[in-house]
Amino acid sequence: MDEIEIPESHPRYESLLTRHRIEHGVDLGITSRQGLIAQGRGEAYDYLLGEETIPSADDAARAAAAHLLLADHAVLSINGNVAALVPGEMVDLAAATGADLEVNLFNRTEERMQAIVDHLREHGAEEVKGLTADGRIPGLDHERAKVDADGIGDADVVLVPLEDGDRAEALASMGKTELVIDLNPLSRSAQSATVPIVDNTIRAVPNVTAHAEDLAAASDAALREIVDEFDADAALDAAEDRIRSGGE
Ligand code: PTJ
Repeated sequence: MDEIEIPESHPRYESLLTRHRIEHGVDLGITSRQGLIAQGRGEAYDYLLGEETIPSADDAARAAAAHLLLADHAVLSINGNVAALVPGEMVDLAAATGADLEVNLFNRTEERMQAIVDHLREHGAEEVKGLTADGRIPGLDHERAKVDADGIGDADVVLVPLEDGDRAEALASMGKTELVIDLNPLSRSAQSATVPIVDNTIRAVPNVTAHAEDLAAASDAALREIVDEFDADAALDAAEDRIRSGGE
């Protein structure tokens, strides 16, 4: 039961669906209670952004798709909020880009790791990494540092939707190309990203997939041009301007 019984035309449809999925995630033991607080914070920014994908976030989604397609080894990182909000959509993005899926938690427990792996499999995932935990992100305490050596440990490009700032910074300082989805353009995650997508994860993930499908036949040179043209600081400034001006 990850859907709700209200028509898609309802003006609050997306917001209600998001809340419902997060609540359901807590009930299933997938999302942490802190995840509810994180969601509330995100919603406030989304409200100020006009609850829509702004043009700079769409450009960022296209640049993220190009990075994923160019990567030697791309990994999509999944936490308790992402698993609740967009499980099938993350599976679709992995399929469109050839990326791996890895569960990577801020508040790691073996029960929640397994519940999320099972949830992703129910949504069509085949291989899900994260349980081996034989690699470490330098600079973080033990539990928060755990990754799979042949997953995030080995990746050159990592997509981290809705990440805690410490871990986003630590991943970026490992020299990885970091693609971040975060509704707060001032967060350390967004600030440390190679590509910050300032948008709601529920809109951004299918949008990156749509761009990846659109770019599937593009040459490496064309993909590189998209990557090179993207300006992270300009994208962050555009999002902050939208929040401060309310779109005026
Ligand atoms: O499942 P775990 O244990 O890995 O924990 C996940 C959370 C999200 C609880 C953990 O990483 C955390 O505490 O994160 P923070 O520090 O609260 O940061 C979350 C960031 O995501 C904030 O900047 C929010 O504005 C943003 N955010 C919240 N909901 C969304 C979002 N960004 C995009 N889409 C959302 N739906």
